[in-house]
Amino acid sequence: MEKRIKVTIDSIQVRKSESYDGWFSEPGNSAEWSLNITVDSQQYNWRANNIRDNSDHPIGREFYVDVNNNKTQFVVRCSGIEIDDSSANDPLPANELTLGQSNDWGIGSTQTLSAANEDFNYKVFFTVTKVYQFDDIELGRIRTRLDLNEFINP
Ligand SMILES: [Ca+2]
Ligand SMILES: [Ca+2]
Ligand SMILES: [Ca+2]
Repeated sequence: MEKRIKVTIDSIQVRKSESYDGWFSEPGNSAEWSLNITVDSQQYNWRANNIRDNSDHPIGREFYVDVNNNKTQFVVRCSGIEIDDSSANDPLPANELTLGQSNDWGIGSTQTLSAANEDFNYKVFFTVTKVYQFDDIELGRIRTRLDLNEFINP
């Protein structure tokens, strides 16, 4: 059994974008985020300035992962930094979720990656859909067809 899975990063919801109220805190009321979202081994970097508390950010980035009997799970991760000019960058809290054959890859429902610490709080919403699926017999037929085509058009 072989399947192609599509993971769509729908949006990022920022509840707390930084801490702004202390002596050594971020000045102003917005922050500079560089968030890495990794699906299997493919990475997307979301880099955005002027990120405020309680803000939603549509993403719409799609990833494709091929799975089969030898690859029965993969991981979706989020991690990153909040960028500062006058001090070291601040690490954003990270999280990860394993999608697998055992729960049908989370297909059909919205998945959430949540991460929070005392300075930051955000969620990454994504959906998983099945693009196609074929069994060994169909796979054999496709291979035969491809081979025949190469024979006709070398
Ligand atoms: Ca900061
Ligand atoms: Ca900053
Ligand atoms: Ca800092």
